[in-house]
Amino acid sequence: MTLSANTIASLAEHLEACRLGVRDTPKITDEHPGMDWDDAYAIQDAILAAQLARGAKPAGLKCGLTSHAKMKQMGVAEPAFGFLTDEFAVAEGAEIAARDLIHPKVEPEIVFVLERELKGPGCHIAAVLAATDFVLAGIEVIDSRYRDFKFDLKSVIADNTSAARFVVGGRAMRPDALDLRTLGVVMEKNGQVVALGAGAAVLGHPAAAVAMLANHLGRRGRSIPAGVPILSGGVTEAVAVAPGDHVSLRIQHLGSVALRFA
Ligand code: 0L1
Ligand code: MG
Repeated sequence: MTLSANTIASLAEHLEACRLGVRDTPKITDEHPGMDWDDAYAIQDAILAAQLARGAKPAGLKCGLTSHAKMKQMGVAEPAFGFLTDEFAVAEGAEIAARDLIHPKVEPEIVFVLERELKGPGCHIAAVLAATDFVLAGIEVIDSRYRDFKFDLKSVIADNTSAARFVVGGRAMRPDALDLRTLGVVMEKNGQVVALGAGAAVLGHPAAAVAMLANHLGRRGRSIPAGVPILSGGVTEAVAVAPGDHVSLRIQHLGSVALRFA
């Protein structure tokens, strides 16, 4: 760690104030270029603690920047991990108030729900599949607190990997009934196809992202809990949305899920 406890607390407060006040900010590494990975995750942890202190409930975990398309879009070379609380959860088909978000984008996700806790190190695709109860379709709404989505990996980790809203739905399927690499993914905005992909776009296999998350948490003495959604990462580039937009996602065998922006 390179930042003091006070600096971590004040950066967490700043990013959370930006989220709640719907305003953007320059990336925090501009002022703190020496910030390291532990600082970045400590800021993220402090944001989670603030949300829980306000009454939010943990509602899952997310892997971000797990596809080559996203890494290229954002100019970074490694995945990142974040948390979900019930403040971010949206019911299937529900309307999201765009005025509560800065510059939202949507991305299609394959969502895992585990039947037993998973802990790294040493976690791999087969261990994830063996621990998975079912997989689902999900749409993540990301909303970087950084101006024009311009950030580096440490800044975006501190900002809880741009997490803003998510919806899961469609048809829950056992993972052994599917080949998750070849699942076709089609996302439409206002009836037009805006993103197309397959599960393998996520690190070759979406379960590889979940294994990386388990290993990342294991290094911090934590684990992936059972029974909550784990977003394995956007299958395609994220697509910008505006008030009035309707977004629907179809994933082969997993059915459809949709959102509307008001
Ligand atoms: O879930 C994601 O892949 C988003 C990670 C953060 C980067 C971004 O804001 O696009
Ligand atoms: Mg995502």
